[in-house]
Amino acid sequence: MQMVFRWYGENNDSVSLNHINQIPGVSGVVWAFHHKQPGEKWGLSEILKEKEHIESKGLNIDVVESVNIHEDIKLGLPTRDQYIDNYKETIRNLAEAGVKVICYNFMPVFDWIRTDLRKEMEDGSTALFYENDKINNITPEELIRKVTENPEFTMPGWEPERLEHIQSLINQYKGVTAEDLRENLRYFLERVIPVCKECDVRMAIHPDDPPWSVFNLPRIVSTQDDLQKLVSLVDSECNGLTLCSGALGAHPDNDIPKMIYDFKDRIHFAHVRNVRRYDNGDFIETSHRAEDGSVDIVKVIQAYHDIGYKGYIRPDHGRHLWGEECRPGYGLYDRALGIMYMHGIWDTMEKGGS
Ligand code: DNO
Ligand code: MN
Repeated sequence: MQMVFRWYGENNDSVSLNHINQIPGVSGVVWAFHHKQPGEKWGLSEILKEKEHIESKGLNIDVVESVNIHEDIKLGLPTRDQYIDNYKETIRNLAEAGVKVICYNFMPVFDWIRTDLRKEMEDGSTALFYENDKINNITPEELIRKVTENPEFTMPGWEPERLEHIQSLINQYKGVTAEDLRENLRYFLERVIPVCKECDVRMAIHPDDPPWSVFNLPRIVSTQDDLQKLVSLVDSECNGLTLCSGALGAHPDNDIPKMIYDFKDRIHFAHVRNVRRYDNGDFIETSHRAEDGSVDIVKVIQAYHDIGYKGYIRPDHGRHLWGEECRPGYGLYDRALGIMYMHGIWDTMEKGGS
């Protein structure tokens, strides 16, 4: 496995490249142009500039997370072709700079959703929390008002400039079924995967988070069955997965080690984090340690070791510890602890432990 660490860029992250370099065994950063809108092209010269900066600190740029998909592609509108053409050009430019894996997601309107970005834990740390009732009992309109009044609530996809469009976007999805969405994904993949093959890049879709439908929007990357359908859409190694143990692990039916064994040839990127599930559907993000959450992270790493995983892996969200001020879920300390936990399990297995 190749350990990497998500980084939001200079001036956009409380964690520096120098910090990342001090975490043992990290070979690269998972980066992106966060200022780009979905559907916009990423130019070669700006990519090369970022590459030079990151590589000057001894880290690689092999993994990008995310190149976001324009809603017109997800909706299957006639305008999608121009955005798909842009996407192809971005893939070519990233490949030319040496990028190997592109993480993306196909969730309508929203990226991941939480109801509390800094839920206080008993030990005084804070963590990302999802309260089922809050989402089930609130309309998108009310939620939008809440986000507008309380900027602390802002999440990916909820940026103020997008808020006014959210309601009309949700309306556009009326009548779009999961099958329609999957066909739109097929249409997209049938066009970009040949480009990936040509330039040796792998696409790695991130699962839905949470792995069920919210606000009646369709979601198609939530279950074992969904993953099976996804890999069958285009039968190529380049059509692969970001297997996120935290996103998928929020649903009790998802058996993460089984998914690792079953989809071993298609996993190009592993996100590792633990979540504690409650019977009412709530969940909170915990430390990586197996006994702290509902996902057995020892079994997860063991599965990666068993399949001889050579791909990229990163700690996903962490808690906020020791008063750290950082982006929600993306502090330094807990993610660094998670890395050492993963290395510990992996190295034990390498040395013949079980
Ligand atoms: C949550 C995170 C996500 C991820 C995007 C990928 O598990 O890993 O925010 O970055 O959904 O597109
Ligand atoms: Mn993830």
